[in-house]
Amino acid sequence: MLSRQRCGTRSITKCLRRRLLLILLCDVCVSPGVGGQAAGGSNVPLVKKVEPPNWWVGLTPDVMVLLSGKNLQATHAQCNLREVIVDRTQSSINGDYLFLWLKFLPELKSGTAVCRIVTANGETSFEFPIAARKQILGRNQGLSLDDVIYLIMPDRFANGDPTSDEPAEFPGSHDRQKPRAYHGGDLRGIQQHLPYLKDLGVTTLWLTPIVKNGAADDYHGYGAVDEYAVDPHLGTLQDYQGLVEAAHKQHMKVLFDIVPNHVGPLHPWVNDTPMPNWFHGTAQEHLSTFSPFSPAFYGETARKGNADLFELLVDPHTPPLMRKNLTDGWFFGKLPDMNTENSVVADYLVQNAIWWAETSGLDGYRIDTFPYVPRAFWAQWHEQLRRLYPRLSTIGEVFHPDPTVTSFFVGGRKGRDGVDTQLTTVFDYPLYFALRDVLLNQAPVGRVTNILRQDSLYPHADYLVPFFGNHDTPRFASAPGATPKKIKLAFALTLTVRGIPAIYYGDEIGMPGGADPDNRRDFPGGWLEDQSNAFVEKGRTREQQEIFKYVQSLLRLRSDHEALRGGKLWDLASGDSTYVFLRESDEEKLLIAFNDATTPKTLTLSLQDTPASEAAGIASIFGNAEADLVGRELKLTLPPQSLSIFTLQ
Ligand SMILES: [Ca+2]
Ligand SMILES: [Ca+2]
Repeated sequence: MLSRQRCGTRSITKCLRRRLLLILLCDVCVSPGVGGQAAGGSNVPLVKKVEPPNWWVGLTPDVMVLLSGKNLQATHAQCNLREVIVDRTQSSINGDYLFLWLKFLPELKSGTAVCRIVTANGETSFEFPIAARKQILGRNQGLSLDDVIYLIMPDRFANGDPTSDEPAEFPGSHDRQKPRAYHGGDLRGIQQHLPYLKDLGVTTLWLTPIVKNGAADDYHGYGAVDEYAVDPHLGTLQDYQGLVEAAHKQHMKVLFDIVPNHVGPLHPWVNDTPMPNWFHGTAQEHLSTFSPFSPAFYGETARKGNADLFELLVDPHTPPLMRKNLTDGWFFGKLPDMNTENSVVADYLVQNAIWWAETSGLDGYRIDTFPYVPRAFWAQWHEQLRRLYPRLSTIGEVFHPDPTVTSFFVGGRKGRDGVDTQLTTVFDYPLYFALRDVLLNQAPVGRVTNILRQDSLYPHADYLVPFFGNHDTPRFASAPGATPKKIKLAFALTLTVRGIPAIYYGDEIGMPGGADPDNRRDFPGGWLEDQSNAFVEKGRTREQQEIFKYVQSLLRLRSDHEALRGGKLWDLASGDSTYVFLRESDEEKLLIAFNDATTPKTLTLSLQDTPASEAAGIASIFGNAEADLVGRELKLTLPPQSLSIFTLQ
């Protein structure tokens, strides 16, 4: 897609004259998808939807437009702007879809092209606005090691516009008493609470998908029925553009949650595809992402369930047969799986990502179900996006506890298949599993160190995204064994190890909740009628305030100390209940001491042959541990269940 067709070495005038002649003679001669139909009112062409709905001057040399409607078997197509050439078209056999490949001449200026579609039974037209690109600084920034991500499920955060709680086309979809109904949170609600997020100390918002969904229980956003519209429960496209712009003004960034792997079960394509092979399989016949392979395949007979499809995909010895369920299966057997090997599908998905980046100024993508899409597609998708937005960051969801699996998908080097996905980074699921095991299941703290040991598998482990909970995991606060102290410890480790940490909305006040959808409760105070308002200090309980203050202090410390953000991590000691590590930058060395035990711990460490060997003094900057440095011997006394930070002089 988007290949540049130039006028070559001939003069532009000659070239254009020739093209104009061609346009006048033929414009574009297309063959209809089926033979002619009988003339009559019911067969006249009709355009209901245009994707993308608009484009920009100078962004790409061409664009593929997908029209949805009726009787679109075009015999002729032409746009009124001389600089917009209909290069070719292709209709679906039933005429419900028409693809138009438009080329833009270099002298194209902004304006609205009106494109005429002629069929054997009549004609119709559609408008295609082509605008100048916005030149506002701070758009499409990408992430840096200074960032801290905050994940919001927009329906559950704050209700800024009660008039959109139940859009007319979705009657009965709104009910705050039902955990799977829409609750009324929206984009304006998020924008209204940017000061809260700024005060907490996060820098980047990741919103779960905002595209239009179809079912009454699609409040989570992962059931797309329109890849180019904001869900009306959440607001309008202008609301989203306004939110990104407001965030940028506050020096915050926004990540868009994108799902190229599949669409929702109610998407109109499911029963009427724009072309054959649009999906992997059909609604009637398709693979599923359930593994058909025995756990004995990897000798894991005690394992619940079958052999892991991620592991089979990463395995250099498995044939395509053993990988197809993952890449081609319908997610959970029900989400229609996009056939990205079809170049038209791939182009559609690339253009969609370009459109959202250009239309909103977003700073990066969180990519859903990353391993479920063939890697060659990711290489192509990134290649085309980065050509336009070189700084854009992408974070892939690879929900797996093993770093040999998660690291396989990260870009920056070619895999065994010769493919570089170009993915910026992944969420650190292995660390998530280790943190929960250590803090909630009495696993030794060395489990964390053991995950960090495998950082060498990643081209840029510094960019990993540590977290201890998200919208797909039960709330930490409600897990067996969790206490406010443990929540603080989870934050403490997440915010001091390497990486760009991510916080799940509400964890900063210790929000409770079990498995989905209970882990997606409304943020208290986001609705006018709420009894309490945890967005302000006086509305928080003592316990909520204690956790909030703790997280805020750590984030301020992180903001003040470069070593906590991008410093190299050195292990000094690790064991059953303690972990002592350094974060070293050019300017400073910080020592972080963690104790998970319910009793105080005393440790004596030698700093000989460590980056701290020259330290002459040590001073506490966070927590209540005590340190005594004599020569190169450091004695630490760590209070029970605590994390402390020292600066070394
Ligand atoms: Ca609302
Ligand atoms: Ca797939």
